[in-house]
Parts: sequence; C-alpha cells; structure tokens
Amino acid sequence: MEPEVRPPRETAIGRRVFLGLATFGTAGVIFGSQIQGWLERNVGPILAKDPTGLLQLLPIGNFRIYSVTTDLPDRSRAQYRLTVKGLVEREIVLTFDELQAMPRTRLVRDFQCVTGWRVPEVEWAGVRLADVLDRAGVQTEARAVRFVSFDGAYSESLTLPQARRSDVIVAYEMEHAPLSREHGGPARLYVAPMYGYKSCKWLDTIELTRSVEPGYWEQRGYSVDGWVGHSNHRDDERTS
Ligand SMILES: Nc1nc2c(c(=O)[nH]1)N[C@H]1C(S)=C(S)[C@@H](COP(=O)(O)O)O[C@H]1N2
Ligand SMILES: [Mo]
Repeated sequence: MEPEVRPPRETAIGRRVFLGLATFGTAGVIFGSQIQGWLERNVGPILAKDPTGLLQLLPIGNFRIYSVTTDLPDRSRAQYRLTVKGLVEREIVLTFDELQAMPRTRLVRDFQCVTGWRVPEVEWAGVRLADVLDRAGVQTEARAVRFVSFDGAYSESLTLPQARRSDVIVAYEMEHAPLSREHGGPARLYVAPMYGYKSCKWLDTIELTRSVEPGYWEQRGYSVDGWVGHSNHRDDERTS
C-alpha cells in the first residue's frame, strides 16, 4: 500500500538527494551501472549516517529513474539548447535562458508509468509546448511532432493536436527545484495526460513531421496514443 503521509515541503535534505533517496530505496529497477554508482556515491553516505533508518521510509519519490542507455546524460543549463525544426516557418535554437523567458506555466498532476508505479500530485513548471511550436511557426502540412533526447537513443511522438494541449509542456522545474539530471534536466517533455514514456527526458530536438513516427518504446510495442487508463498495452481493447 502507498503511504498516505507526505513529507513537509521544507526539509533539511536537498530535494535532489531526497528524490535520489527514494529512488535508491526502490527495488526491482534496472539501473545502468553508472546511475547505480551515482546513487551509491551521493545517497549511500546519507543512508549510512542515518542510524534510525527513518530516512529510507520517507514517502517522497516512488519515482523510478529511467534511462534506456547505460548512462545519465549531463548537460548544464548554460550548455543546453533546444532545436525546433522540420515543417516549421523558421528553424529555431533556444538557449535555456530564452526558454525560461517564455510564459511560464505550472501543472500539478500524478505521474504514472505504464508498468504500474505512480507518483501523486507532482508539481511541474515550464513552458507550454504550443508556445514553443508557435515561436518556430508550424507549416500547414505538419500533422505530428517528434521529440529526440540528447541521450542519443530515446525518441517520442505526438500528433499535432495532442502537442498543442495546454497540459503538454517543456518542463524545467519539478517540485519547486530545477529539473534534476536524473529526471531529464535541464529540460524534458511532460505530457500530463499520458503515461510516462511519452515524456521524453533530456529534450534536445522537436521536429514537425507529416505523420507520427513511433518513438523508442512505441517501436517496441507501446501504444502511440499513451492516454493514462486507455492505451496501456495491457488493456489495449480501449486504444483509439
Ligand atoms: N530520454 C528518456 N526519456 C524517458 C525515458 C528514458 O528511458 N529515456 N523513460 C520514459 C519512461 S518509460 C518513464 S516512466 C519516464 C520516467 O521518468 P523519470 O525517470 O523522471 O522517473 O521517463 C520517460 N522518458
Ligand atoms: Mo515508463
């Protein structure tokens, strides 16, 4: 059963470590060896100094940190670039500062992975994807959007109407803190109404296309329409 108690917003432990902590306490996730190493170096010492063992019970995360590569890509906010290309009026490359200067939006939603874990009421902040698309200008032939990660492996896709929803954002903050490297920082896609796999981490390129090009997990059997509760590959009689 999931604990009902939520930790106070203010805590002596940094948010980053806090999330890492919860991750560390989660069994059954396949980590790349380097992720495991990072957690052991950064989180292990804190757990070791906690004689009560209570820290391990903090009910925060329940997030699993996923990467389809054996590494966690690393890019600072200063190094970060977001490219919008393909069927656009003008290709654009946004710096982090340019992204952050755009109208800010906030969402509080449950985060749910298709494999069954869910994190209730996660707060996200960022920029509406629709605003980013408008900045480049979408050509009339464009019907879909493809997202590519700078991890060199992951991709995702949405139809243009899905991409224009107000609950689809380029997120750069999570739970009032800069989006951490583990969670896909400096910026990731966050598709609130769909399963986690649609929310491409370490977002690098947004490409406007003529039709939907299935992404990494979609090529491996997940539904292209990832609506929570509707297109889980385990209840696929309800796919649209
Ligand atoms: N680049 C990239 N994005 C990704 C993934 C990934 O492996 N690589 N995993 C997806 C899946 S299946 C889920 S459930 C969420 C998990 O987000 P988290 O690692 O922040 O918990 O990221 C999604 N985005
Ligand atoms: Mo997932």
